[in-house]
Amino acid sequence: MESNIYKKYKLYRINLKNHPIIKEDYHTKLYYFTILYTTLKQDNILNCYIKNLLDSYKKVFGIKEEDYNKIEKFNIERNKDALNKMFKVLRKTHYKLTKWRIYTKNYKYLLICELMYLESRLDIYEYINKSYIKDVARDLKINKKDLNYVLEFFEKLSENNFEEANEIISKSKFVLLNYFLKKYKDDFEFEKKEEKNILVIATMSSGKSTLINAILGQDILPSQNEICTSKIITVTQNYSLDRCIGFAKGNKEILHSYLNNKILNDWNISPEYKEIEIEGGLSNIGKYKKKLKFIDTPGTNNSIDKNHYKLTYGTLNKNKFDLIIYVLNATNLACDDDYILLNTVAEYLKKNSKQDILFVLNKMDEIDIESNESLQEIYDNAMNYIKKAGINEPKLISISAYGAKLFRKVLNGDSLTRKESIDFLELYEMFLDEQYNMNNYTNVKVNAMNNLIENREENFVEIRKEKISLKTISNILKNTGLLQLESYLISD
Ligand SMILES: Nc1nc2c(ncn2[C@@H]2O[C@H](COP(=O)(O)OP(=O)(O)OP(=O)(O)O)[C@@H](O)[C@H]2O)c(=O)[nH]1
Ligand SMILES: [Mg+2]
Repeated sequence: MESNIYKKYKLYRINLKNHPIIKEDYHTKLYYFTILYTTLKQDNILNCYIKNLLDSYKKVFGIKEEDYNKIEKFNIERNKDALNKMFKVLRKTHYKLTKWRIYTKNYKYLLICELMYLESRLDIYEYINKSYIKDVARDLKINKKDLNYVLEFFEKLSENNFEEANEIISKSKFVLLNYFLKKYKDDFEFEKKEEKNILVIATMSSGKSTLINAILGQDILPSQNEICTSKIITVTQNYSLDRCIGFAKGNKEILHSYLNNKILNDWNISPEYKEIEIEGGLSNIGKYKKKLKFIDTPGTNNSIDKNHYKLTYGTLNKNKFDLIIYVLNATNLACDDDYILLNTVAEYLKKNSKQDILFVLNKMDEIDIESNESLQEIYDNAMNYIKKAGINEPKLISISAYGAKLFRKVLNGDSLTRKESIDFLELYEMFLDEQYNMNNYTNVKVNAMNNLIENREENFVEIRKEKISLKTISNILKNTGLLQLESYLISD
């Protein structure tokens, strides 16, 4: 049976950036948000889970802090006039005349639908008797017949009956309800997708979390030198999401509908939680037919917390994985701790001969080719090292996870810290140079790589006063080796 927490979590699976109201002016957005918030609050539906989701609406709609503070204190009885004014704005029908027909659009049906969506815990027929739905429908001047249409639409959605849902909203005044139709369709597709489980293992600080962040195209997993992964974190790619959502379980349960690095790190270090699951993803491979599920693990050689070793080995032995990614640190190859891990994995592979495994030689950007170090030598050493552990015909890909992550962040319009900006410029110059093309240091043949290169218009960003072309970043991302790795992930 579906757990309670999972039901709430599913509510967060909505692409807020597609919300139709986003295109409106600030006041329309503010009124819409105010009515949602105050209605739910008035009827005691505003529990912490829904409030958390509304906080994401606030962020995506761009509701100002001072307005939000007012909404929180809003007294419906004392502010009847103000509220009436908001209802009036929202129930207005907008007309758009084109050459062929008149389009109408009205937020009132969307608002009613959204209220039902946010509550989502009721049997569909219970809504009709809920006084707050009736009240809001009255204030929005929605007649009984139209209210029934919206209810019926919502009912069809809950049954995944998209054809009939689509029919109900075929009238032009319901056009905005397509937002919910798309949400339910996306969800249905997502749930149906077969999973591809990928275990990512390595010794500490080899770049496991950085690699997953690069694939996600955002800085979400804790990946700093001081902060290491201390629990098993599952990351599922969900292309239809505009942000990351997630939950943590253990002695306590917690959900979040707009995760960032800081929140995830709090969960990561809190003894209250044992497991973390997150979902999101921006990069192209999210469109792949399978659902990629990465399992980020703690480095196996933490001298302070021996539990990390047990956690990672336990995971390896307890579960089945479609693929294991073993990350090697090019700057610290074959150290004692890695030797222990590699030999354990070699033992595991002997017992599980069909297990697919990919070795990833990371931090190749740190190799200084001008001071007698050659990338080819490092690559050969890594290959011999793996073979010596008794692993036959290992597949090895060279990458710079950090370079790829920074490139993706810039492409996604994220801001960089001071240190990241400095590193970015260095890495940008490095990967412009064909000598640093990581695709030359691999024995894995892929063919889909070129499909993964994003087609960018010629646009520029400024980084530390330097004008950088997004088109060029998109092209040299290939040289970091990440696309090679991603192509492998989506090949069957
Ligand atoms: N130069 C360079 N630095 C990298 C690269 N990948 C990761 N790093 C850095 O290495 C440090 C550790 O990276 P993480 O991603 O946290 O490593 P991890 O394997 O997840 O570490 P644990 O969770 O502690 O086991 C961070 O400071 C990263 O920025 C890379 O490709 N190049
Ligand atoms: Mg980590």
